[in-house]
Amino acid sequence: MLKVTPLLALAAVLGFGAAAEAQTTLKAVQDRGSLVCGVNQGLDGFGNKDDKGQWSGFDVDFCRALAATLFNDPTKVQFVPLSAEARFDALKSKQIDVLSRNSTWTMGREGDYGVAFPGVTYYDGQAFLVPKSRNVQSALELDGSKVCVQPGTTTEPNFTDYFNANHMKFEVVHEGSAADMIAAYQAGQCNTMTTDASALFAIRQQLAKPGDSMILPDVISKEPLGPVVRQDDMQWFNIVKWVNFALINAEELGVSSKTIDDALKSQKPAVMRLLGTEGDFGKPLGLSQDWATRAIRAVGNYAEVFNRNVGADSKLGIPRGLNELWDNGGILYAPPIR
Ligand SMILES: N[C@@H](CCC(=O)N[C@@H](CS)C(=O)NCC(=O)O)C(=O)O
Repeated sequence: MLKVTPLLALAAVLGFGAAAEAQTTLKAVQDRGSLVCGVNQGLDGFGNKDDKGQWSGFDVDFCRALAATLFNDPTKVQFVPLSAEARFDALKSKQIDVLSRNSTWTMGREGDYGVAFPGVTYYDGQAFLVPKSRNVQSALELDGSKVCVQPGTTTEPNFTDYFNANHMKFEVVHEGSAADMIAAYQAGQCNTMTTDASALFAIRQQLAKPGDSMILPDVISKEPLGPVVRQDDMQWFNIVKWVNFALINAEELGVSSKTIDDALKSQKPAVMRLLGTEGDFGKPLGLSQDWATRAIRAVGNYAEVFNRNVGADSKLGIPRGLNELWDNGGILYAPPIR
């Protein structure tokens, strides 16, 4: 029988205590002085680096919002570009603090990789891009297609399920990046491309002749995209979760990067709680009282982030659709700060 002496027990408790302290993601990030964020290796609108080394995109701005919350400085973030296949291992092995790379929340991922999705930043769905010359109007006419797809994604099992369920034959053409998929499609190695509809908007724009291809209207899956963290740190999970909710609540309350100075004088209780002029909701999470104010000032509210990167004010021009607020015809619904 195993004997646990009081001294050993004490050492174990102290040891575990010290280990738990050292493992706090917030502390590690604060000690380092910057956030390490895993992002896309190259997808317009979501995560992309330009010739000058400047990162931009919807997921990139989420990293900046987090950095602003933590450091009051959205530039205190290092971006790590990751392929679909590499992303969850990078998170598990602590190469990154958080993954913000058009990743679909599924039960299997939380089970298999020991990761957790603190929320949804973008409600998406899978679609198909085809040359107009194929003369198809619906995904049900895609029998016999050569389909370009990226491994390590939800995309491949979704589309094979769909083709099998509808008794359609297909050939899979694997490509390791969006750039490779575009090259293969333009070289005629595949005559169908499939991924999240948002990514197809971005990819279509990068084709030499965007007008020669179309996105079919069928949406064959649910792709709730959001940031991802490890399962071992509830505090960090909650920080990431509430930064997302803060940007959504800010839009709902009419607080934006342009109106924030006026909003700080507001007497509306919900605005005051969001901005920390009343109450201190950041404290239990290890954050400052103005944690949300910092994020909103740095990147704007949800609408500003969406419109700038993928929506009306961007090259992609994706309609808000499901990503409208719940009181405006969409399904974006953030729990209240109170
Ligand atoms: N949301 C899906 C798909 C994510 C994904 O990797 N999409 C591709 C679409 S082309 C992408 O972002 N590729 C960019 C790259 O890695 O070069 C998932 O989480 O599995």
